[in-house]
Amino acid sequence: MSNVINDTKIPNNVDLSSDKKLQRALEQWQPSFLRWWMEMGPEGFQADDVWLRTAISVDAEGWAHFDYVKMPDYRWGIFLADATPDRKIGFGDNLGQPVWKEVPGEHRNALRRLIVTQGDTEPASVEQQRLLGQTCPSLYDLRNLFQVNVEEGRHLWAMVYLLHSYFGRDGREEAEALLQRRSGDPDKPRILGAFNAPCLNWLSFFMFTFFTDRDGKFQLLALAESAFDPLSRTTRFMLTEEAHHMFVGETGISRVVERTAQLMKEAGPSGDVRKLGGVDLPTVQKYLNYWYSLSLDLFGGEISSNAAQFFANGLKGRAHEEKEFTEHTALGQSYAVDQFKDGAAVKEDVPLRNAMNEVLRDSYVVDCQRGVDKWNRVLESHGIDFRLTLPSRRFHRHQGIWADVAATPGGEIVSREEWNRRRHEWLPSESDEAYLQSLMTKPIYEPGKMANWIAPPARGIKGQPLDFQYVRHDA
Ligand code: BYC
Repeated sequence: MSNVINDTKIPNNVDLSSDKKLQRALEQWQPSFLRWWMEMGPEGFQADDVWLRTAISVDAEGWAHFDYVKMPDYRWGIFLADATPDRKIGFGDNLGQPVWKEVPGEHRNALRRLIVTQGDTEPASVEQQRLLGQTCPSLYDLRNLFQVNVEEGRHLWAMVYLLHSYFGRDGREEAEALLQRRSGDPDKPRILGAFNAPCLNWLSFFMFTFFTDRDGKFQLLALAESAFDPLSRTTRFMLTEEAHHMFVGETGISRVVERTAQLMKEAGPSGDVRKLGGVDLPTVQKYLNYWYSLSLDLFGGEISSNAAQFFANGLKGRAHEEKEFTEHTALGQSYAVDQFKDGAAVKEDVPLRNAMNEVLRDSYVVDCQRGVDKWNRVLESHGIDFRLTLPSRRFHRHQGIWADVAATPGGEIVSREEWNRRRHEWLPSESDEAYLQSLMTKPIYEPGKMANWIAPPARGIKGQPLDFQYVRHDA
């Protein structure tokens, strides 16, 4: 295992002190990061002690250390998974050649763009979630929110390390710009669509961590295959942290569904849980439709020459390239992709390399379905017939071939006028949003207590009881 240096300003396992120039550059970026964190990080909790895990090494056993820490004092560090000895490029035109320790000149721009796009999502999500603490359903959930937030901050560090180390002056400028853009700001928005959407209630937060963080998982898996070894090693370690974020989303929705099922029984024949202060299942479905469709967009166009180039050049592979595929050049093969022609959907074969975004999206859809099945098992266990479903991938899209097509969640193509008229049958309306926010006006700071609209989790964090003081907040 690589040594971890924890007593410097920037914890790291990359032997930062041996490169004084790089160390100085990152130490200069650090105060800008902290200023950004104080301005755009969780509002109202920066002085609290939060029971957080901090990455202190990269081995499977001991990488996470749990303790109380004030968020601005969190030890954001730089951790790369250990190098695989003699690692070879696993796909594309350079298959079988040694991986790169430096950035080849001809791939510099493309790699920088991928790293900047990945990096931009990390602070964006913190910005989107910055007010949620003020309406937390429990101290347990408050702590999970902050855990997610500080780790997204660390993932920003991970990308900034690559920019500073391997991209010279351009990289340093990009690292500055990552702190300048703002989620939802029309003048300086974040790069990808979903990261400019407001996330103002906890149902959105759980959907975001389930669906949008899961895009993160698949993009990181694809980048972990990269021939640029430092990117591969960085993203491999990020995936370890990402797993908890998706757990927060999956169990969060499960707990909402569980509580709703209980309230439906209490409500009697009307089944009207809104009267009892619960989140009704049609509203859960609308938020699912919204965050899932925005997250599908994050995979880019179905047919993409960018994606083909990334694959050909070894910059970005497929998830689990070695385990799941037997052929790794993707040449002379095709992939059936939906096309929209003469007002109808038709499947057409396109060269596999050009369909790489769709290949990744397909794996993502299967993974999402697993979570939805779990939520439906909760409903089934209560004898409730309602089932949550993933909408068609044609529905509510802003990227790719479906971007200008009006389709229902069932995938039926309708006129734009009909779509607009029926929009709020499928997507949250202002009144749905207002209803959720009305449920979540009062934060719950009492240890062990839960808001009425959500069931408690099965267990606490890392062996702690549910009524543990996960955040010491002086209300
Ligand atoms: N919004 O060839 P196309 C995470 C742009 S999440 C706006 O179809 P390409 C996390 C695209 O950039 C994971 N623009 O797509 C989760 C291109 O622009 P240019 C983040 C979009 O290039 C939760 C144009 O449309 N990581 O980690 O094959 C919390 C045509 O592009 C969108 C990555 O995304 C969109 N949704 O692929 C915290 C990995 N989609 O070049 C963190 C790095 C596409 O014409 N990024 N465009 O100006 C990539 O691999 C690729 O850039 C994309 C797009 C998959 C995003």
